[in-house]
Amino acid sequence: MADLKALADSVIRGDQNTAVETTRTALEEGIAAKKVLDEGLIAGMDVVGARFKKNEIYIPEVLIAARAMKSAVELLEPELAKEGVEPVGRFLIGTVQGDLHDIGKNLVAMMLKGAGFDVIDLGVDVPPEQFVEKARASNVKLVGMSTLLTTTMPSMEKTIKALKEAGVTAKVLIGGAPVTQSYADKIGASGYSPDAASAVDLAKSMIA
Ligand code: B1M
Repeated sequence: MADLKALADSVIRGDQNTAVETTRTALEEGIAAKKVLDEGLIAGMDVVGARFKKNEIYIPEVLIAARAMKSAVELLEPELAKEGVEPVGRFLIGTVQGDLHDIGKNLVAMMLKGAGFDVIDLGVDVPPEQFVEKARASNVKLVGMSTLLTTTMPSMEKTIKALKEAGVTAKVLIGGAPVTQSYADKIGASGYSPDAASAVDLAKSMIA
């Protein structure tokens, strides 16, 4: 029987094999992928973040935990994407310049795919020019930006400015731990979401 608390602990320990095996067992037992994600993987990563903040653990431990989480998240992808049917729109997404965090961005991309969006993922450390170039070339209606660092939040503002200057009319959705609705309003983003599920709802409402 899959134990989601044990799954969280495996992420905290950075035990990739146990994280993957427990996730597999949970799915085989019919536990919803969203529950496995929230109560197992994200719960574990929250503890890692808190310990990192208090200097109880350091970057190597965080990297090992992130690797365990990523491998387990990959198993969830087909389940999270199951609802997907016809493409409902094209969504360009990336983590902004200077920022290498991609777990949250990947989750947003995955859930958008699940909701039927055709997702173009630019990866991490994406400069404003690359957002502009790709948004123009693929004629997207929605652009999403993620950041986890306070120091890279200004990259979001720069990118929005660059998109506007280039005449790109796509709506821009932003998110990531330090981002807020008031920051989104301040920099002229079209919308903000605190998590992947609400990002999907917002994206759908923006193209409705
Ligand atoms: Co970094 N890191 N990290 N880190 N790291 C944080 C973000 C930090 C809060 C840790 C801490 O101090 N407690 C801190 C930032 C402090 C700050 O800016 N205020 C921090 C720091 C300081 C750093 C470095 C600077 C450390 C250093 O080198 N001294 C460095 C920066 C490197 C860089 O980017 N240039 C660094 C490096 C790393 C690792 C590489 C080791 C690793 C990243 C691995 C990877 O992503 N492949 C890492 C990790 C794993 C973390 C923590 C522990 C976990 C992040 C995570 O994946 N969370 C993190 C602490 C924390 O967040 N608790 C931390 C799980 C993920 C599912 O959540 O990404 O928030 P999240 O995504 C959510 C929502 O935010 C939202 O939906 C997602 C799912 O619901 N969301 C969106 C995200 N993007 C969205 C976009 C949307 C909508 C919603 O629309 C488009």
